[in-house]
Amino acid sequence: MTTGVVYDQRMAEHKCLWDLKYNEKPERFTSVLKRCEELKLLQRCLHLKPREATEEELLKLHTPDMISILKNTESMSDEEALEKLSSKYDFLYIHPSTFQLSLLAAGSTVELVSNILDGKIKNGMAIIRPPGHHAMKSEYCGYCFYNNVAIAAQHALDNRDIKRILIVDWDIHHGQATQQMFYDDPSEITPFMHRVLYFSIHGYQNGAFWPHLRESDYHNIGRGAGLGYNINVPMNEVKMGNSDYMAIFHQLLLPIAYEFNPELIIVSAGYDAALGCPEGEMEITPACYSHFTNSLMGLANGRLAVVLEGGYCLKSLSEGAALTLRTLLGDPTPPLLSNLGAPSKSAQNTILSVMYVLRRYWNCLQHLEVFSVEEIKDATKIRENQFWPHIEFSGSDKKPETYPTRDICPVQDPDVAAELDAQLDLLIAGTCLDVQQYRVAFIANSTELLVSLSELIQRCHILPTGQTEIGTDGKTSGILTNLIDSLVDGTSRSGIAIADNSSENVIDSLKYAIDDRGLQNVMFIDMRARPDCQQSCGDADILSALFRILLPVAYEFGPQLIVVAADHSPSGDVSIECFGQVVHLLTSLSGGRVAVIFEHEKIPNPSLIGLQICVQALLGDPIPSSNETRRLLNVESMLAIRSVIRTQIPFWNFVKF
Ligand code: X5A
Ligand code: ZN
Repeated sequence: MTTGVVYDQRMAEHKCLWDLKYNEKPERFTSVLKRCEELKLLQRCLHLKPREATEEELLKLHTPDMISILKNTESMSDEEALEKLSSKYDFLYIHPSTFQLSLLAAGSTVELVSNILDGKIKNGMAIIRPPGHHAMKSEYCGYCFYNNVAIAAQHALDNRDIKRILIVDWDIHHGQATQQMFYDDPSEITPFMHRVLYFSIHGYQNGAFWPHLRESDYHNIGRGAGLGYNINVPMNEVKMGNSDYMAIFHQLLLPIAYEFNPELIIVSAGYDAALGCPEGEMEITPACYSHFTNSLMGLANGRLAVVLEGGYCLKSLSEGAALTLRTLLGDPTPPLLSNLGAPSKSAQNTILSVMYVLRRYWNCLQHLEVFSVEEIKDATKIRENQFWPHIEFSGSDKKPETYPTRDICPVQDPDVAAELDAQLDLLIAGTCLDVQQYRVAFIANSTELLVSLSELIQRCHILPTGQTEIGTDGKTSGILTNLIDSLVDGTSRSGIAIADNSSENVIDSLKYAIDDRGLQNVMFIDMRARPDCQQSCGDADILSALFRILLPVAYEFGPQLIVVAADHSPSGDVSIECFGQVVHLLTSLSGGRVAVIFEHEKIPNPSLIGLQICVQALLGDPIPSSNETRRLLNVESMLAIRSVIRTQIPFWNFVKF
């Protein structure tokens, strides 16, 4: 199963006839395609046929007027009339091609999603315009005419019996229209299971950022059965970057997404929070979009539909979008050129506020109840008072009569602009990493194992179990050093070894990587069950430790290689699926260079499943989801995680939430 892509060359026709410098311009589309072409990505995808959305599909979420008004413009050749009509709306222009292309954008998004749900493709990307997430039920807005993502989500709910959809909106603007459409989804499955979870990270600037709505703030968390299923992460300062965004992923999005356990994920993928975008003034580097994408690919059985929204700096847009597609195709996630630090104070405040308002609805946020809730409550109060009074969002919000605004200020100073451009070139050059010849190396002495796992192992690169001179048990260290060699030399991206015995071998292999192969940053993760450990710990506990400690530390450390020591079950009652998830998430680090070492003697038959899921995760196959992620953490785990965080405070910047 492959990656799908859908686009239509005609989508370059929609342009502003009276302002050719308008931000939402045809080059946005053509530059993305060009970059995907240059990286030879398009030829690796299955090309879906673009199609127009049907009236029926549109009318599920839009009023009939939304069709007829735009349809009328198809025959308008008078530029002035088009300009006049356009000026009635908040930020947009209409071109005679707009109606048809908006239909194509929406219909193509539906196609993408239904091909994923039919199992024809694993995941995919809609490279489309006009964008959609500001198109409301009965109003065009913010360059958008029909809400592509919402229409596709509705289609999945109505026609494919999909019960849980996660919509992630990483466009810098709040997708207020998507929020409105699913804010109060009345057709709940069970009182506790909403059908659509909308998660948006957006610029807010305490209301000064477009679209200047109170409904974009964090306390708008859904209504009725949907309470807790609308999640806004408003950013109140500019220049937020990778550290801020990854902290939001690790502290909020991923824990909640794993608990929600979606059957499908649709991304409103705007690239206007990227470095150099004049609208967003944020600083996400293009490679970071690969990290966003890869971190979602372990969920929903890999069913991920990425749909283009905004993005107005052609360089960072095209690179970010192309890297997203490349990640969907399974290429290694490019390491971030500078390791992450702590998120800014302002981002920390936002994250805490979001946790605070949501803590009642999500088990993964329960640690707040036990700890710092009083402090956060105060911080939240202060924030609420400094802006509009707290008014519950009632379904559709209009801009307040007067609101604070912030002008978009594209870089004017030519020197600054040139420097930014050079910086972008450097970043882009840094993401052109080689793809290794083999994806997963496999090395083991036991031929039994090779036979019993033959189908999966056939897709791996089998390494010879060469002898080395060192040690009395030369065989074993030969296995591990061969594996390390293959990863360091770049023959294989990742690998699995079945070692013969004892943890020393694993440690020896680390020494080998550092002393003999000259690596500087090697991360060792010991996931073996400790016989002396009384505490039973489940998936929720492991995921919490992963998101709150392991991934933040790893991103701050920036390992060149990750070595995982594993056995049948990582520890206690953790599910096999969860083990696969952990391995998948680790592949974002170290350019995918992950070596997993199993101890042979301790592998009884059932653990082959553990080995199997690990091979699958490294091969990039979809990983089945675990049903155990919804559980409440046990108190011992909460305390353990907290004390680890406390202990590490002097040594690491990662946040101490
Ligand atoms: C899709 C999108 C933004 C409109 C911004 C108006 N729209 N200032 O990014
Ligand atoms: Zn946007």
